[in-house]
Amino acid sequence: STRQFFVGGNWKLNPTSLSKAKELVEVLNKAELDPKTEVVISPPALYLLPIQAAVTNKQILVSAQNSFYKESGAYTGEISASQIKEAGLPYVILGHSERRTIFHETNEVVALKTRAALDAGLKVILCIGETLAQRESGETAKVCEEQLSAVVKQIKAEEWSNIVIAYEPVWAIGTGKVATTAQAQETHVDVRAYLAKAVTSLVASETRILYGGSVNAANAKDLAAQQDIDGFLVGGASLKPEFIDIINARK
Ligand code: G2H
Repeated sequence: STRQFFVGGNWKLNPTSLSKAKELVEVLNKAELDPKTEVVISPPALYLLPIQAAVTNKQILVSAQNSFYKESGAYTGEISASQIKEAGLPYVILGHSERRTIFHETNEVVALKTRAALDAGLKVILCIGETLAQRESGETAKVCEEQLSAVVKQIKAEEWSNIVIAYEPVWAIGTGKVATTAQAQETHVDVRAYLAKAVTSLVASETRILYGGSVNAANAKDLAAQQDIDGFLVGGASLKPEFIDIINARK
């Protein structure tokens, strides 16, 4: 396929100081990274610029973790997509389950943010995924479709080349409970089928779908070998040296 393997490190609200953040970058700068992998790290907002300056390996791109859907105005505490673009950052993560759950972002808000990010010229790592209760009641595909359908309404087919989907089952996030390779592959197939139906078959076959949720060096190789898993969004393990092994999972 034409889908380049992608590994993103979502640092969330970590680490606890800029010097520790720079140490993480130092390790990555010196590492041997599979040149075929697109590598993105996503530090907290206040570290974006110093971390971008600290990256010497041009293979490593830097992403914001969130952006707002308005360009300016009375929105205390927010950061606009165009500010992120102006800072030279290529990517933003949107719709992470922590944003949806803790900060009450609806599917519609995530879709508006995606629209605004694309308008500003950013690429989007769009997160979707079901809760444990939803999986247990057989609603996984339906929930993912609803989350995507809000975005589909806002986006033209040709714009999907600037979106990477991250499927992250909420029950697997930071819990150490990784989805089985079969569970992940199966949901990725469902997401692709939905894109074929709701957008186009080309978008379905060309859009990268990452898996996220307790990915580590031990489980990455097996997941990366699945036909419809095009990479990972990594939280906890992206703060450890094993992030390099995840980047190299297809080597
Ligand atoms: C899912 C993932 C990163 P973790 O949130 O997006 O985090 O790998 O710690 O489960």
